[in-house]
Amino acid sequence: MQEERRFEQSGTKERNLAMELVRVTEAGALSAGRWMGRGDKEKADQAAVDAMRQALDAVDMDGIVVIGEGEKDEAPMLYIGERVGNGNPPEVDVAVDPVEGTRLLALGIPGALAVVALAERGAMYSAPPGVFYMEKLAVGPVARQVIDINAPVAVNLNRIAHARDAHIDDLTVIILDRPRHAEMIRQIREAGARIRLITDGDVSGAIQAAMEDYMGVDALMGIGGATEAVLAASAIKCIGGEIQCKIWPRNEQEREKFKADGIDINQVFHTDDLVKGKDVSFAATGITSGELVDGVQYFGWGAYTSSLMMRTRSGTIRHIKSKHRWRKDGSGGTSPLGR
Ligand code: VTB
Repeated sequence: MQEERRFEQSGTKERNLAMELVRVTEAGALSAGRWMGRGDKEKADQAAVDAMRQALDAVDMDGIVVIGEGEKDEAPMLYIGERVGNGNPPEVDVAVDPVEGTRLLALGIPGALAVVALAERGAMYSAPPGVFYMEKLAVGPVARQVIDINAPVAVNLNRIAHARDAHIDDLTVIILDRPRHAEMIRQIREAGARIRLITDGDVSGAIQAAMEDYMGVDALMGIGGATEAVLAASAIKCIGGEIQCKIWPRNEQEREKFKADGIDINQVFHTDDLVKGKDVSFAATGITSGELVDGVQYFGWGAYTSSLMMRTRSGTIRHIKSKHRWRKDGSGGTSPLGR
């Protein structure tokens, strides 16, 4: 009975909208995947941007890009403030990261994703100009109530272990491999937890942490991109975990500037501050194969993509493997990409 009601509330239109999002990330991945290992981040990113931009316009929505490729002048497409979708309701905020992990893609390293998230209009946090980084702490549903980004690393690990009925040395923390994390990594090791260092891609890291048992990761810690924090929060809202973030100045000069601009670096952003509201959808397609999803596999006749799709309304997390055929009759032949 309750199940039925939940399904009624979740509305056919929104359900279809979430499905449409996968088409967008699949389009991005199919184009960008051609650039794997070619050493050209810009071209790879451009390929994904072009494909996703086009796919977004077919989506039944009136969207505004809140997180995109940057300011209008620097980015001809998917710039912040750009209208996307076919203009029909619902009015939504759109966050895109056509290639989360451009370096991963350019070098053919695992974990590059095409990502898009939707929320109600005005629901997504956009960091003030000049704010590029946030400190992050993300966990799954079981530990969501116990974490505190202001508490010492060992305290958080202790609480996470307790909540998960585990010992600290059972835990695995994902953290970006950066010099700025030397002290935090030391503290995690000292506390006794295991570490998975990643070169890029902390959106995927946060999702893995939120998925708890499923991915073998218990927490994401450390400083990463501010826009990636909002994308991670969108996914975590669907999965049910928690992410806490704080704006992180890179140096003294930035600290002073933030102060002068009235930016409070002590403010803690919770999942619901980063993405408000109850209607959030998230989709990601693998470009290079990674922990979350496989990368694009090309064949003469077409390609396979692997994606994740989720919505807050239903809480369902879908793993979607798609077979894309360049020719609709299923026969072989030259692909539209000229191969
Ligand atoms: C992270 C990660 C991204 O940038 O946000 C990171 O998720 C930010 O830190 O994939 P750095 O500037 O030190 O790289 C990426 O690695 C690339 O956008």
